[in-house]
Amino acid sequence: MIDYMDINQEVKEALFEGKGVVALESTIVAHGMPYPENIETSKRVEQEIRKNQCVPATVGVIKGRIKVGLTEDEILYLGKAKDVVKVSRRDLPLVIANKLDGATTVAGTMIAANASGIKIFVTGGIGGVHRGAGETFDISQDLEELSMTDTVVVCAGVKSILDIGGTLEYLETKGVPVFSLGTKEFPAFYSRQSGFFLEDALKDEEEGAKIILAKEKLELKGGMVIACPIPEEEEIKKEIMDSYIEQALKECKVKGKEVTPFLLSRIKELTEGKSLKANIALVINNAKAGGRIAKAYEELKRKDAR
Ligand code: PSU
Ligand code: MN
Repeated sequence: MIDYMDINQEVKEALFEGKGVVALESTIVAHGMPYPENIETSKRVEQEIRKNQCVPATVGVIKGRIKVGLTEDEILYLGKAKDVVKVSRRDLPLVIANKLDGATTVAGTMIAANASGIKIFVTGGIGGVHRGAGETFDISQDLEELSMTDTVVVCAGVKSILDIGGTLEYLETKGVPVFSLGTKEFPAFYSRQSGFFLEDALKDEEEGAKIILAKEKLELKGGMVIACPIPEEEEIKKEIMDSYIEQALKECKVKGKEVTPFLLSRIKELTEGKSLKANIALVINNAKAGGRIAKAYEELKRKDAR
């Protein structure tokens, strides 16, 4: 994979020096948020990572090259271009062979992060088991990727456009550790509450870092999910969100990888932009936590090596 990848100089140096590096995805830029909010959010997220003395590495594909650490211009390009492929595991061979532009999903970003030696990855929400998956078999590639690729995904949980209980069951079956920060309740992206509880809460970011290092030393394959509830003042309550989500799901006529972008943009219209505002706030909050985790993880590794 390394032959098809360009890791930017700053990221390379940070990895070499054992400075924290945090991967970021580009599907959220190209398909998850409208322009110009997508670009502004991506900048603010990168700044948030830097506040913890870590280096951000936004991942995407430009003309068939996997870029780890996109430049500002490259992010702008992916955020404005119309024919950007949404790239999960199965899309990588095609975009590389045909030298296309691609925005990487959680799954796609995990693959590139892992290949370049980045452990921690911050995003908004992960894909999951869709409602009605028993009939449609629509389960995000993100979950399978979490079972096999060693990247820690910091997110705000799973949107209730998905089957949250089903998603947690799936992750359990695949042996993926799942935690939420400061609470046992797994958050539902726009809302802090989901009604689904985990066995343990993470006390703080340092505990997260300790568990990540323990998993690594145990040589257990696969990723980890650390969910951060959206800040209280930014959340949209579950009761309010549920009705909008029901309506968007009813109107959804597309299939496959178009489902998630459709639902996100329809919910934005139905909530008159409130969902987008919440989405921006939660990604920035995740970046804050992710930066702290990455920093703590590097410190622990240094101590451990002594
Ligand atoms: N959730 C969001 N915004 C997003 C996505 C999820 O709130 O942009 C994107 C992520 O890149 C995720 C992908 O990996 O959607 C999942 O798509 P699918 O459900 O088609 O697997
Ligand atoms: Mn799907």
